[in-house]
Amino acid sequence: MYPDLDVVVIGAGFSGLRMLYEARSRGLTARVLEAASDVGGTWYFNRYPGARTDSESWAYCFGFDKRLQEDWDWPERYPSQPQVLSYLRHVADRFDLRRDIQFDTRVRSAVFDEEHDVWVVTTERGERLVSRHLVSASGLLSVPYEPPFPRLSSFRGEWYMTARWPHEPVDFAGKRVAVIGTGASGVQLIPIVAATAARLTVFQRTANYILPARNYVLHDAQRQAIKANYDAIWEQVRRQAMGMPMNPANRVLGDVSPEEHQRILEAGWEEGGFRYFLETFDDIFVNPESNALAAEFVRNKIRTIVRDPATAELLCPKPDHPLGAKRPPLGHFYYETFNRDNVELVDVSGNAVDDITPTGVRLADGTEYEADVIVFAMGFDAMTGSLTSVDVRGRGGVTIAEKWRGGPRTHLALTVDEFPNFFMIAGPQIPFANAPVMIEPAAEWIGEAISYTREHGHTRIEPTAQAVTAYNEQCETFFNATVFPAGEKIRSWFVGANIPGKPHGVALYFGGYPNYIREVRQEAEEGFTHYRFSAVRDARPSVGVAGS
Ligand code: N01
Repeated sequence: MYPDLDVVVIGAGFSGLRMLYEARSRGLTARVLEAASDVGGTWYFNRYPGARTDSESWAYCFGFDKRLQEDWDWPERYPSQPQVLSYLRHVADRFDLRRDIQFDTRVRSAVFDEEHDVWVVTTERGERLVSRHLVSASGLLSVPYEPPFPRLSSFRGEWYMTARWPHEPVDFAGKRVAVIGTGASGVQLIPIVAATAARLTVFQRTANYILPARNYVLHDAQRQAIKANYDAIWEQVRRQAMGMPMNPANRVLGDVSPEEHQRILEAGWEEGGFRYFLETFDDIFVNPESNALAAEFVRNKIRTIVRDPATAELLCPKPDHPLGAKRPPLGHFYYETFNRDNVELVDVSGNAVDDITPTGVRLADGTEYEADVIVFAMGFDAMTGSLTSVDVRGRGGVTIAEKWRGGPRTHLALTVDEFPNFFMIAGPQIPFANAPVMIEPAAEWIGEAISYTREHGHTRIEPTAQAVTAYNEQCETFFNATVFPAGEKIRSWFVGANIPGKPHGVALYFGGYPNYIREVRQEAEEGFTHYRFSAVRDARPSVGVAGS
């Protein structure tokens, strides 16, 4: 069996588009399989009202092509979902990527054939593709957590999931709306729904720290300055721990007086977004004292903003919840929304949502809340779900779900032992960082690894088990040096704890983006020393059925 293609890529979001560009520029034949009817990935599906990035637009984009940077204008500090989707469509068209993307095609299985060193990929449409390499670009937060309520189908009203929002507009005007979930998605949606709904009931299980986004429209001079400074912006991003266009604070809590603490936190709060914790004190995630101070500052802000003291206390995260232990969402007048007469907050931390009835939401104690519309903003089977939900089999028929039954284990978030010729972009154990800037070096590294394999006459590349173990240990060490382990008890997706029954394991690299990039570059530049290579006899090149 000979391969038809050099590379099959699953997914046409940021990762898949960038990987296709990389493959083409290396002369590889590639085909992208995409379940949706257009490019966009996350930004195709998560089209709920209020959806926008939490990263600043000037770094939430690709950096590989100067002309692309020059001809794209970002209208706001945080681009909205339609704006990001337009950008990705523009990228697809500008680089003529669509001719190698097959839409409306969901992958059913991908099985490694050990005799021929190829991946046999089957789709739900019944096609079969044979490829030397397989790249998963299927997203880190792409498989939604389905509402687990047995009687949901009995509900007589409308219901929606934020992560599978319909293309048609949803009208909340004059309706009683229930929202379950107050993570980043719910937090963005809630103020928009509140503006028109007759009544909005928000069901909150865990209060999180919602930082003010402070979005603004970019005026002409700002947009021109961004374009003129892309090199400097990218330089800054490469040095920043989370791949953000920000500078380190260059101070820790102990460097300044208690009076200064409040002034610095106030300035960070006013700047808005992740600048609150990235530009105030550099030890917020590693020093419990620094973290507690920044956390209490947010609680006090909530108490100042929310007029009803009981509601304010419910919105305050508990003292055993460090800031950042669950990914902090950015709010657009989120806390202010609870001052509206038509909005009610229901605490379900000790009185769970038990089921959905024909007329609304029922809690464990039997209380019922009537609703015309229910929105589920309940999160994702993060980091691993997009792979474990597909039948992906490596050597010896081992599935990726079996491989990760104790939690995800990877080498550099790019490869997995026992899964030869298999690569991931934005896979588990990627740095906790701004997604597009992680995607670029991953796509480049994968391109280099494939080229290296071919140029040395090999047909197989696979990381050693020792390298995977070492990287996993590193991920655990970094994680344990932070305040994030406390998130396990409060169901953080950082460790897989948000999905009942899911194996827990450190799903992100907390060693900082610059360290990660250093490791990735070193691996490539030293000739992939943590990898084993081999070749099948009579290995012909792919025949290239792709459009390119
Ligand atoms: O999901 P989440 P998300 N009963 O897991 C609640 C990225 N993102 O889609 O906290 C009641 O954060 C759950 O409660 P609890 C971003 O990285 C980015 O909002 O488990 N409630 C929680 O409140 C983000 O972190 C952007 O107690 C239940 C909510 O559902 C990640 O995606 C925008 C429940 C889930 O929150 C995920 O965000 C959106 C139950 N049975 C998302 N089960 C931007 O960049 C779950 N919940 C802007």
